[in-house]
Amino acid sequence: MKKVAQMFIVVFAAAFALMYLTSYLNARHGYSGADTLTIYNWGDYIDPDLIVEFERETGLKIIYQTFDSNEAMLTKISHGGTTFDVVIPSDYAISKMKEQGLLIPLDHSKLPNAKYIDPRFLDMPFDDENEYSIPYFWGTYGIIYNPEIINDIEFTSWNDLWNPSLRNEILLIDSAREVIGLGLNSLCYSLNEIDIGRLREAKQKLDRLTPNVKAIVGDEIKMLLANEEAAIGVVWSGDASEIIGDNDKLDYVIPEEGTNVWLDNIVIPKTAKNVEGAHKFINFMLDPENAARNTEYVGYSTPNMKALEYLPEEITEDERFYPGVEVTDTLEVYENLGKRMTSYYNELFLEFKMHRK
Ligand code: SPD
Repeated sequence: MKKVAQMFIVVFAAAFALMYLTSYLNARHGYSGADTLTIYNWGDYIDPDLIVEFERETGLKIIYQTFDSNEAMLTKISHGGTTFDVVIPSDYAISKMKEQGLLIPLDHSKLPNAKYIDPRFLDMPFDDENEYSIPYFWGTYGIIYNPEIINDIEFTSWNDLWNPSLRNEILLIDSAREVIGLGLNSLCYSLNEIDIGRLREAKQKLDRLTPNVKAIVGDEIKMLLANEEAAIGVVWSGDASEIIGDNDKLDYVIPEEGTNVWLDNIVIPKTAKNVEGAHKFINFMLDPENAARNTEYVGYSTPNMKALEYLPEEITEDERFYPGVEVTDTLEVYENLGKRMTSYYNELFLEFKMHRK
């Protein structure tokens, strides 16, 4: 009898462990099904209340995972073994995903709220006719600075970052395309440069920026700048807007040589298990009131024209974060530079990081 009881305990414990392991792996790898929806998004990039509301409205359970760069997201998805239902990559990453056959076309009949998207953000070269993607947030990349710490320096150019008085005052985002891009832009080269000589020149120039660089960081850049742990950050405009919301002594500028105008978009990857739920989620996020709430929470700029009506004018009329078409038309969108060039950008960025050590 004792033996039977022992066996029963062993079998029960094994079944429990298996159940726990399965649910852990499911959450980790994004396995989903008809009653769940697995979302893979940038960190700090959604109002959590909207997730709760969507779950309540649809009865679906959301499994939510985050990434901190397009490269990390692409590596994870292209290696397989994930079944994310919804992903939010940027422009050039969408072109790569299309190329690798990682996306399924959207069913626009299930996305009536897509009509609210500003046409300026539709039919972009990375996804003509929006066959696979719908805009989520957009913005620029520029310099946020605290005039009280860096008295007298007026930021207008990328080259102002090299001012010797800014020793150990700059925070950079840990992202290859952005950092190499600022080196290229400071030399008035294209952000989509593929000339090796020019790219090396940009990297050498970035090496000379090293004494001024305090750290290369992720989402914590917002907290560090708002708390005045550094005077300057080279950041996405949405982060700048959030930081300035916390500390209005800071200011944000788009450097005169130009910069990147980017667009993050919602897509459905090929391995999705709940395509119906994914469409419901996309349409829910496109609802103007939901998009406005998300915009207020996240701090980035919405491409949803109708949502703008629900937002305070102090947000929508701030040209630092909602520059007009006359400005955005002069800025560059990242192009998919192909596998070899992408690796080269990553290599240069790694060399730059090593140079700092
Ligand atoms: N914390 C959210 C960050 C989202 C940034 N997306 C911008 C990508 C530009 N290539």
